[in-house]
Parts: sequence; structure tokens; C-alpha cells
Amino acid sequence: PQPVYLSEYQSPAFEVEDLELDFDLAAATTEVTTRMAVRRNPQAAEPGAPLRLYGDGVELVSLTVDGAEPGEGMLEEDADGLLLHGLPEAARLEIVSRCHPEQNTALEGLYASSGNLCTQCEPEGFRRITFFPDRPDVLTTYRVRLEADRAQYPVLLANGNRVEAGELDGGRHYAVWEDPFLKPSYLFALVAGDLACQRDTFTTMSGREVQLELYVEAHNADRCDHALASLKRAMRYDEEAFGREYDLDVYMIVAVDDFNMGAMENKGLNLFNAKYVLASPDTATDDDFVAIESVIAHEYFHNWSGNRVTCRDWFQLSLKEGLTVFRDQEFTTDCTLYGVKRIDDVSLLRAHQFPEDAGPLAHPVRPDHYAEINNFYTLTVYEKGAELIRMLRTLIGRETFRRGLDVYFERFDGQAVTTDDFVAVMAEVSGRDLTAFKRWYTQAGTPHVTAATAQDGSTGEFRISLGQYTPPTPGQEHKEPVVIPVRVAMLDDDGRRIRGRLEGGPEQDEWVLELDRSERSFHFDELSATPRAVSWLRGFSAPVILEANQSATTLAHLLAHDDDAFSRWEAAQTLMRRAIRARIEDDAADSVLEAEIQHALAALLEDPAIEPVLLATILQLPPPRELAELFDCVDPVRLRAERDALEARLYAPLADRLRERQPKLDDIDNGAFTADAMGQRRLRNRLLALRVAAGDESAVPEVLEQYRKARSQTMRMGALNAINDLNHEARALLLADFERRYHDDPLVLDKYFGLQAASQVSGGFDRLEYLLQHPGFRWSNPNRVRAVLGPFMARNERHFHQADGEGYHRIAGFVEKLDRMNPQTAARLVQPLTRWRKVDPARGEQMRAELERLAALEISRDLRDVIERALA
Ligand code: BAL
Ligand code: ZN
Repeated sequence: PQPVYLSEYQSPAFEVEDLELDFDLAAATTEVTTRMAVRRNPQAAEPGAPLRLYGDGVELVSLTVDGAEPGEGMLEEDADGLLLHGLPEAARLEIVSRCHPEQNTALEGLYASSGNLCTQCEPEGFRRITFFPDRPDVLTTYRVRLEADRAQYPVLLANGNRVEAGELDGGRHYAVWEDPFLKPSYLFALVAGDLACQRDTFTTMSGREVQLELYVEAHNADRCDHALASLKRAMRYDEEAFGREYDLDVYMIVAVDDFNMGAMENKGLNLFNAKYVLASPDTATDDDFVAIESVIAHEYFHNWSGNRVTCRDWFQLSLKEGLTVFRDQEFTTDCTLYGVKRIDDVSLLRAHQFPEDAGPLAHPVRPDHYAEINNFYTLTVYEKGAELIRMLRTLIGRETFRRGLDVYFERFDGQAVTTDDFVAVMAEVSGRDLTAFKRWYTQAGTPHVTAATAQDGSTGEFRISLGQYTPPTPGQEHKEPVVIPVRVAMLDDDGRRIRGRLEGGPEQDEWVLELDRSERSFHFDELSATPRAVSWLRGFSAPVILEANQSATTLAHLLAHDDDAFSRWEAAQTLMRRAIRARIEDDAADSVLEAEIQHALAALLEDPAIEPVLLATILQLPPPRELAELFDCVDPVRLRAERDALEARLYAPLADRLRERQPKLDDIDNGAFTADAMGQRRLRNRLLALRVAAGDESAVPEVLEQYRKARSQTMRMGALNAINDLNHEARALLLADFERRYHDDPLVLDKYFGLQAASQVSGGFDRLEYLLQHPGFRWSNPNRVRAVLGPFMARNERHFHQADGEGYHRIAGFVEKLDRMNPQTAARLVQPLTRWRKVDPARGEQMRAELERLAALEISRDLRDVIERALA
């Protein structure tokens, strides 16, 4: 595919002054009448340039310019849509076009899902609905008229406020919606369907009452309370933490069964994957509840960071996504999970974004070219993008950052801007030169930070030396140093923070060291005690890989005492990573190290002060996907086996302590959505799983009992997860029961699919086949496909990486099949195969061969883009 380059950006040749869309809706064929007033853009690079109207698979019925057919040579049709040449300074266009929702399996544009019609326009779906300058820097106001059969589509929704509705002959009806806010076409949405509405209200900080409406299929009406409560919490939080108030009279959320993304922030009319709306304690786990709250908040927060201020072009995607992820992370931290949220976010980053940034698909947070923008909705743009915002806040301080956000929203309200504009505001309010910081946006790859300390016995001076390097990534051989805020503290023998001065500065007990070049030293004096341990990168102050070479004793000291939850967890993770590395590289366990780890974990289990949620999180070994990054390439089956074996060795002797520390089921299985209750449940489930993994036979009957007595999905899934890799009849029994119980509840059945697909128990391919033939499975539904194939590739090393290549071959076949229906989902599904250089050469060759085979076929642009980058 031909790449698009940021350097070739040009302002649009025309502005759209207003837009009217009339939809004659039907599943087979929908007719759209598009009326718009266009005017030449004074900023345009080429004064006489034609008007580009993108269109993708849309049938043109008629087009008039100022009421007349276009003259000879005026209208040109090409692969991207239409070009209108020789337009005057201003003109009114009317276009009639047709599209076919029912045939649309790509789920971009207008499509049918469970009998309802809905849209997904970001990034380039609007051009599948009608011909339009479908680019994010063309903003206009929309008036939308929807007309449809009343019985089939009693609910008709679009962005903004409903200004008119009524009955028509022949059982039809209509509604007219107006959105007074300027918006780009990617934020357009409509819904026509038979849906139940759950209502609530929210009074904004200036006293306006906003109607909240949540639309779901009638049988799901009892699973909406959590989403509505989450929405109200998010609205309040955005006012209190960021000073942002909602602007329309109504805020609507519609749950859709077939959806490529998690959700979509269309102005005033969010469309959601049903997975991120529907929840009750019986059907959703605590993790689901947290995810729903966070996605609801994320989409709501986009109303300012994305909608009121949007992106000039798709290279700027992180302008809205990085900032909005940062905002939703803050919300979940402050309202729901507190300290452990940061750890969960870092785990995600390390297990998914770091590998992306070290592999063939690595790209900067602000890419400078792309062949298919759909493939840039990545962990890098989202999660690393959020880390950049966090670092900016650390560097300029919370208050200045908050002031900067106010200036940003005020100055650019109603505009489409760039990440440079964002950083420029932060530079302006802080008075700092942030030019070097911007390298974070343009340079791919995870920086490594080396850290060392030295103590001068005669002067008492303590020195910290930091260095940085970033390995090459595709297209970027040479890397410049970036600005890395390294938050540090020092602990004394008793684990208390030491006070001191950094280079003659004020006395403090925590510092942010700015590593802004390849190497830098920092001198401390007047320390209140001799440092026993340095607590590095507190709160994970930068998305880097730290190489600090701390002794196991030092790490154990941090694990026991550090008051920073991330650093405490990180101490345990570092110890466990080291043990795995020894086992793989030296082919022998480091028994001294493992004994030290075990000792430290035993002490932790005895610590009455540690919060249950933190304890649960610390006890978990790093996931295989993250561990793989320790090696240039590794046999993934062996890595998983060694990790599991280490887990068993570490925890088998601690089985009694694990059991004693387990909260009682009856005390905690109450469905309460509080940090404390969820922490207790996380701890019980983790301890139970560790006991099973460590071979504690008394744990299996407890698993059975927990499953049978469970009142919540959290405890039921806790039991199933604990036993899922155990070849035991109890596993088969419980899974069969679960399948029976939820066979007609697709979102819960997905959990069953995931368990079966991920299990290391032998017979994985038969199970896979069974799932794909299951009456509850549909290739056309992305949730079902992801529920089966995602866990199979991510967690079922034994089968996906089976030495004969069977796993790779099957996945490539599924990718090929899916690509014909849904290219976006296929392009994501193929990604584990792109990591062929990170596994042992024999497997890597098989993965590569499957990619080559796919590349030789007629495949979508989305899929080809990923495969070509993986093979380059
Ligand atoms: N904008 C796509 C979905 C999301 O990030 O919210
Ligand atoms: Zn987003």
C-alpha cells in the first residue's frame, strides 16, 4: 500500500460551512442525501485545487453543484472517491448516494448488528456512508434527518439534540437531530433500532440538567446500573479534576453487539461494544466492572480531549488518545483502584507496548507515515502516549500542568490541532524549553536507563549516575537522547526515606532527576543516613527499561519497606525476572537467589499492614509475554514451562501461609464495587491459583467449593482460572457446568471460550475446533473471534507454539478467512505471527512462512500493511 506522509500534509482546499444529511434507512439499501455549503479555504496551499470528496464503496446516484449537473470535465471519479474541478469560491452541493448496511461485515461505516443499524466512522468510515471531505481537519455543523420503518426501528438517534420527530405514511417515522458543535466526520454517528432506554440525569457544575440515556436490547435492561453510575462519576470527576463541563442537553450511550473497537466517542452519542456496558455481579467480574468504568470515562473525557479539541490529521492521533488515556487512568486511580492502578497500567505497557516498540511494528507516538491508519490504534499511540503526558506533568509540576490544560482547551476549542500545539502550550505555561522532550513523540523504541550509585566515605557525598540508550527500530537506526524524569528516593536500614540535598537544593526526601542527555551525574549531600537502597523510577516515572544492577538483598529491602507501591512491586518483579533469566540462560536454577525470593515473599505474607490488593499483585510472576523481552529470542514453550516451574518452586513451601492468608469466601463475595472488597477478592483468587499451581492438593476441593458457592462472576472465574491449566476432572466438570449455565449469554460465554482456548491441558486443537463450531460462536462477531483466538495465541504457548507449526498454520488460515469479512480484526489477529524474530529460529521460520503465504494472496490493505512491515 502507498504510504501517506506527515511531511506532505496540506490544509483542505475547501471548508464545509454546514452540512445536512437525510437518511432513508433500510438494512439492504440506505439512501443518503448530502447537502453542504463549501467555500474555498483561504489557508489552502493551492488556490485553484479541486474539492476532494472521499467515497469508499458508495454508489453515486446524483450530484448537483448550485442546483445544476456538473459541467463537462468537472466531476472526476477515482479510486478514492470524487474530485470536483473548477468550483467557484463558494458552492452548494447536493449528492444522493447509496450504501448497503446489511452487506457490511467490515463494521466500518453504516452496518447492521443484531437487527439494528449503527455506524463507526473513526478514522475513515464516514466515506463508506457518503461522499465527503472525510478528514479530521474539516469541521462543520450537522443537521441529520433519519427516516425509517417505525416497527423495525422505533429508536432513531444521531449526534446533538433532537429538534423534531414525527409519523409518516406507510408505518414510517422520522427524527431530526442537530449538533451545534463543530465536528469532523469521524465523530458522526447514527443508530436506528429496537432498543430499551435506561435514563438518569446529571446536574453539571453550572447547574444545567443533562439527560443521560443508555440504550440496550430489552433483555439487557437489568445490566445497565453500573454503566450509568460510572458515567455520572466520570462527569463529576472531569469537572472536579479537570474543570471540564458537559455541553449538550443529552448524553447517549448505545450498546452494540458487533463492534471492532471497545467504544467510540461520537459527539453526544457514544457507541459501545456491549462488553463495555453490560454488567451485573452474576455476569461480570471485578476486572470487567473496572474496565467498563474506565471505558465509559474514557469516551466521556473525549468530549473535551478529542471532540471539542480534535486532531488536525491522523498522525496526531495520540493528541486525543494519549491525553484521554492519561485522563481515564487518573480517574480510575483517584476513584476506584488507587495505588494498584499504576501497577496494572505498567504491567499492560510492559507486556504489550514494550514488545510492540521492540518489534517490526514499532512506530513513534506521532508516526511520520502510515499505509493504513486503522493499524495505528496501537498500544504505542494510546498507552505510551499517556506516559508522555504523565512525564510532562512530572516535569512541569501538577499545578502548571493543570493550568496548561485549561489554556489548551480554551485556546483550541473548536479546532483541529497537533501534538506540537499541545507541547507548545505546556512550554508556554511552564516557561520551559520542551524541544528536546518532543523527541518522545518522534522517536520509537523503549529507552534503557542505566543507574549506578557511589558514596564518598570522606565527604559523605552520594552520587547517582544515570545513562540512557535506545535500541534501533525500523527506519530509525540512530536515536537521540530523550528527556527522562527519574523519580528517586533513598531508604535507610529501617526502610525509612532519607532526607538530603541535591546539588545544594532544598532538603527533600524524594527527587525527580532529569536525565536529558546520554549520561548525567547527580550529587547529593547532607544525607540524614547512609542509603541502604535506592528506590528508582518511583511510580514508574518514565516508560523505560531500568538497568540498576541492585543486589537481591537490596531488592528484598525495597520489597519489605518501600512506601511507593510501584517500586515495591517492581522489586519483586525484578527478583523474579532475574530468577527466570538465570534458569533460561544458565540452564540451572539459581537456588541462592530463589531462596532469597522465597524468604522475602514469606515475610510479605506475614506482613499485617500490606493491602490485600497489593499483596495479590506482588505475588504474581511476570507474564511470559513480558519475560520474552529479556531475551533476543527464546523458545516460548520452554519459557512458559520455566515460569510455571519457578512459580511452583517458590510457592510450594509457602502453601500453608498462602492458605492462612486467604480471605474467607463468605466475607468477601458481596459484589461490592469498592477498592477494599475488590482487593480482598483479588487476593483470595490469586492465593487459590498459586496454591493450585504449587501443587497443593487441598486447594482443588476448595476451588470446587468456591465455584459452587460463588454468588459473583469474580469468584466463579477465580475458581475456573485457578484450575484451568490442571488436567483434573474437576476442571472438566466446572467448565461443563459453566457452559450449560451461560450458553445463551454471549458475553459470559466468551469467558468460557477464553478459558478453553487458553488452557495448557492437552487436546488444545480439538478444543479450538469445538469452540469454532460452537452454536455461540460467530466469525462475524469480533468479540467472539477475539475471545477464542486471542487467549489461544496469548496464553496457550503449548498449542499456539507447538513445534510442528500447527498453531501458526491454523491461525494463518483463520486470518485469511476473517480478512474477507473484517480486515481490521484480521490485521490485529495476525500480529502475534509478526513476532517471528523473537522466538527460536525453527519456530520463527514457520511463522515467517505463514506470513509469506498470506502475503502471496489477495488480502486487504489493512492486513497487507501489517504483514509487509513484519517481513521487511
Ligand atoms: N477513538 C476510538 C475509540 C477510543 O479510543 O475511544
Ligand atoms: Zn480514545
